[in-house]
Amino acid sequence: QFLENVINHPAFIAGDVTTRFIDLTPSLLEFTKRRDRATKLLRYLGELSVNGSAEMTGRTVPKLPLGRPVLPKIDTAAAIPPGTRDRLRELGPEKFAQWMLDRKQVLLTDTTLRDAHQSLFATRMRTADMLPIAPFYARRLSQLFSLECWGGATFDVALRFLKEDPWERLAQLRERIPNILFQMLLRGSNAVGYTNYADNVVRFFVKQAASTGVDLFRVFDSLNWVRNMRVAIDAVRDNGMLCEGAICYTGDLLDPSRSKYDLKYYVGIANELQRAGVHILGIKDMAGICRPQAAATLVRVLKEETGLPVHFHTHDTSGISAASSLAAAAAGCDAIDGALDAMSGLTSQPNLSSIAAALAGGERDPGVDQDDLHAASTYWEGVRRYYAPFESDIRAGTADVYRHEMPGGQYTNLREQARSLGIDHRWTEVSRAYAQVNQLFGDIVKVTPTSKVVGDMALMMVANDLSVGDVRDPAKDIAFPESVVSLFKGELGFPPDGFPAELSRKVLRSEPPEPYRPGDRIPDVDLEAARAQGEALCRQPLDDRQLASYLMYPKQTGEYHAHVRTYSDTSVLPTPAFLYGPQPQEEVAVDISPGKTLLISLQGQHADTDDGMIKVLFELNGQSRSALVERRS
Ligand code: 3PY
Ligand code: ZN
Repeated sequence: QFLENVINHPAFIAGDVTTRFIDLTPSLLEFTKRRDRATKLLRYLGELSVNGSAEMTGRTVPKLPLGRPVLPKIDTAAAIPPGTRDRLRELGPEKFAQWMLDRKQVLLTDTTLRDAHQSLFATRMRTADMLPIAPFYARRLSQLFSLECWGGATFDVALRFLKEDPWERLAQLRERIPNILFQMLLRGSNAVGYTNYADNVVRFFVKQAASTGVDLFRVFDSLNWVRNMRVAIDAVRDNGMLCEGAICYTGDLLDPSRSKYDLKYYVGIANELQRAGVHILGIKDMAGICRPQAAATLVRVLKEETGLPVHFHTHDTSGISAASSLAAAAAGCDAIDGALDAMSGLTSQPNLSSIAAALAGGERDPGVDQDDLHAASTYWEGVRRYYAPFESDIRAGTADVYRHEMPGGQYTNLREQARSLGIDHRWTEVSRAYAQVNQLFGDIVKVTPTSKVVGDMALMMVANDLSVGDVRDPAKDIAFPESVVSLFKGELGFPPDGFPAELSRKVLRSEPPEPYRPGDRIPDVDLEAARAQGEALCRQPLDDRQLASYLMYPKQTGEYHAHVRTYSDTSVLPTPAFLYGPQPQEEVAVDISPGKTLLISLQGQHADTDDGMIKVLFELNGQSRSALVERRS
């Protein structure tokens, strides 16, 4: 390979070399690395062109080729104006919270980079689609309060499906947007996973997230159990970052018959969060069921009771949730979440641009340039088309959400699970079962991971034609999903009134446990021993971030590294090529490093009869190349 580089080098061909040619031409080695990388990328594209992507099985591929998203023009040489991140650095978290309270204008968070795509197309948005618009955000949307761009399901999906490193996404966005607060969703002791991690793993994770670029951590617990949030809250504070303690909105504040989740309940949690040291209170309406009047009451009372700034988050599954956001703003809410037009609505957030427009000219005018919001949204419109096969088939808002209370971020995932079980056509039954399971479990908070447990149980009931009566019947043997057993064992913590005793006995086949904090029973992980194990699995040294991935998702991290060994870093591929493979007549431009672009076009394929392999022919930067691929089916 190296020799080939030497003899193909223009200087060598021209005979313009001395005996020190190799020493003086380090690009020869670089050349080898690049060639190796190109070979691996061609292997990936060849694989897709012969076998398609396993991810796309059973999905409808959009009409190809897809047009490129329209990027708004900006002068990237122009200085980046200061934003909220600069203010946080100047003031520190406590004074920053006071600054939020002192402002008349409402602050806006854009969730497009995290919750919006998690809720609309199963978290599939790739880093390659985020980076091009990042300089625009830094220069033209610097008035935004924060960008929710990390955490939640993005970590898992990046490794598992997109085969990209979530830390790289964060670092690369940070490099391009140094001025606006980056916000992540942290599931308390469950971090960015579905299970309770050892306390030192949570601390280690928060430390890496803070040093890689997260400024504002929205921390919640899936049962609103503040005791189980303390480790995460302390870790955020210890790293000098902004901590938002989020209260998951459940039930109906205005319904006296559902008194479990009344104002006293919410004020109690807010007080506990304040004692735990959070700088901001979040109202996390993950299902989008916080009615306008409830939102206004909560905002007003929580602010009065705690004196902390309040940040409101909702989903538009009902189709009318912007009414709640506006009601929250009118009641004095300090910051509000939304997604840019093209990424808003349905199970995503309400439309941030419309909220900004609705408030414009009034006392609480957020002061964000509406043309710039529109320009960014136009870009997202194009990006969203790439992911059409991952969208759920919902066209309109539905009041049904007030009945099933399914989180927006879960909706598309649960539909996916139903699809993979072959019961997508029974979705109405699944959503009804979801509401029934909630009641069976004692009307609990449903948000990741408890929402997943409720979803697992609902799917199991529908798939096995089980009724609520069957589940309750002590004489009927039920094979409860593992996640349900784990929930009743208390491995995700406990609701204030515990789980229903009778069902607990049936699920556990023993007496229910006394409440305990799961982290107290999980020994600290020996991080260096874990690193050694991870390095053996991943067949390479792991730095602290990679170790944090391994601690959260060992199997997926191993698979991710195996993918990179075989195909190199495929996150650089444009999304249509990554998902659908190269198309005839199409030139795929791949920026592998600054100023280095590979131009790849598919030339055809033919069967190599000797060993049954398929030879896929490409042109790479004008030269013929090929990849040998085994046909899988
Ligand atoms: C998550 O935990 O991923 C959520 O979005 C919860 O709402
Ligand atoms: Zn959400």
